[in-house]
Amino acid sequence: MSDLSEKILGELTKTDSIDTLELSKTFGQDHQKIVGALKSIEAHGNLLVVEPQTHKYFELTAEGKLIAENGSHEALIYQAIPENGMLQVKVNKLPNSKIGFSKALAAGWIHLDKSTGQAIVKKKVQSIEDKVQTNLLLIADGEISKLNDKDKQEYKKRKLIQEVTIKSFLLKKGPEFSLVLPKLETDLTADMIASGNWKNLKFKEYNFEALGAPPDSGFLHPLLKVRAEFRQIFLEMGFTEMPTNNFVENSFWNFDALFQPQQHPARDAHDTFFISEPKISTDFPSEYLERVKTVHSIGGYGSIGYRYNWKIEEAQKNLLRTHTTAVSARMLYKLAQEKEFKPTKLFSIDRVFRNETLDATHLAEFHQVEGVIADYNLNLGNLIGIISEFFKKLNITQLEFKPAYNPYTEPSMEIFCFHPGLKKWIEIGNSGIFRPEMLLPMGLPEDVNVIAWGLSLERPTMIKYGFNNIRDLVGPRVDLEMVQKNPLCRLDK
Ligand code: FB9
Repeated sequence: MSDLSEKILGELTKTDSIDTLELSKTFGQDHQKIVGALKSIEAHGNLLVVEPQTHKYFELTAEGKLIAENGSHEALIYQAIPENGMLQVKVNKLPNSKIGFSKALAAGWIHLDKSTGQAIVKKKVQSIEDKVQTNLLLIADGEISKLNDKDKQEYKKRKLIQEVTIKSFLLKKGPEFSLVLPKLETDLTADMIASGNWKNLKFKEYNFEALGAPPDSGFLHPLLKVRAEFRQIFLEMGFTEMPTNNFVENSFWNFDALFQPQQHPARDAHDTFFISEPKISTDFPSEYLERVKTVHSIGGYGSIGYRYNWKIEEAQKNLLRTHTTAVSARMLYKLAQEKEFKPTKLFSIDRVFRNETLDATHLAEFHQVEGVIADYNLNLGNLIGIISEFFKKLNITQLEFKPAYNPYTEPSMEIFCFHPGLKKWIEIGNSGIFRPEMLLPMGLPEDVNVIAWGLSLERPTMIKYGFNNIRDLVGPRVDLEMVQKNPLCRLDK
């Protein structure tokens, strides 16, 4: 039992009743602490009879405290007047003159001398007694009973004192009074019921407000929560997830199959992580590879190609995939091998790797989110439409599309939205229609078009969860408590 509860019970052996305010003074404890100990005693049974009390008393306002400390406005004006007086215009500039001058005049402490033609304020008495200050000090000491009602009314009117109501409790011995708090049982056991002993025991009140013990469980990282939300959006839009469980890719599928020329800057070691072991891949569909080589080097399908000496050694180089579009290429080639073309909607959300300059929002890897649709006679309007539908599910509706360039799509568009939270236009992705030089060598029918768009997982997650630095979201510096405490992810809110 807390010793404060014991001390309260002990006080009731010395007197029949006591108020909690008195106990607060006796024990030098805050009144709220006394009330808390009282609630604890009441939880143990009827040891006390508790009667709520209301006390009204006066306390000094902030201005009242200033006067109690420094003297009343009128007293300060009186003390500021020198023996030979002070011009009234000067008195009016004194800090307390607004109230003090008229009250000092009314109290007969000062008077106005206009005999010289100028209004001069002079003392009328040799000394004064600052009754207001004296009375306010009495109130501060709880001796307001020494004041008359007229003064009290005046100080209330001048807002020097205010009435305060405080609730307290008058305590008396109850029917189950004891100096010791009975032990409260917290569990009702089978033995207690079988023996009937429960009838003689006191049980702790059940606290229905208590929060449940936090479950010992794992916690999902914000990125994975956002990934789940994006995955749900794709699934409800009828997309099928692509198998992206290969971080290591080869240059053929990552670049050549996408009609990205071998001399493209993105293909050098400054932008791409090449793998030293195993350094190369050699297993490619040979006929398809030949068609890719041709379309790069001399063109075909209506294209003049890039007209360079395409080298298989370049295509064989293994790397960490720079985009999940490499997987899209593999899936579209596979689709083209089917006996009959079927319209298909595919998506992927997985890690990609780029040898980029690191900064507060960019690491050498990120998660790419990609949607791909293959169907007959698709056009830019379809692409804009599906992108709009996708972002509408993220509650993003104010979209703008800006012409852009990708080696493997033509036309291409950057996607922008006006973000209401950030109050500015932000880039939210990229998109385009895959080029015929990419699709036709795969063997897809000529009237099949493939539209696609992509974005990252990190940018929306950082915005959603309010991160400014990517290293607070991913990497060794992440605060694991953030993972445990961050809220549910609702992208549509
Ligand atoms: O995610 C990006 N921005 C974004 C996305 C969503 C979002 O949601 C908020 C709640 C409102 C906020 C921001 N971006 C793409 C745009 C920029 O962040 C950009 O600076 C970074 N980009 C990454 C690549 O940068 C090297 C984001 C990543 C990206 C860019 C392009 C694609 C995928 C990811 C693509 C593609 C593509 C194009 C055509 C065909 C197939 C795929």
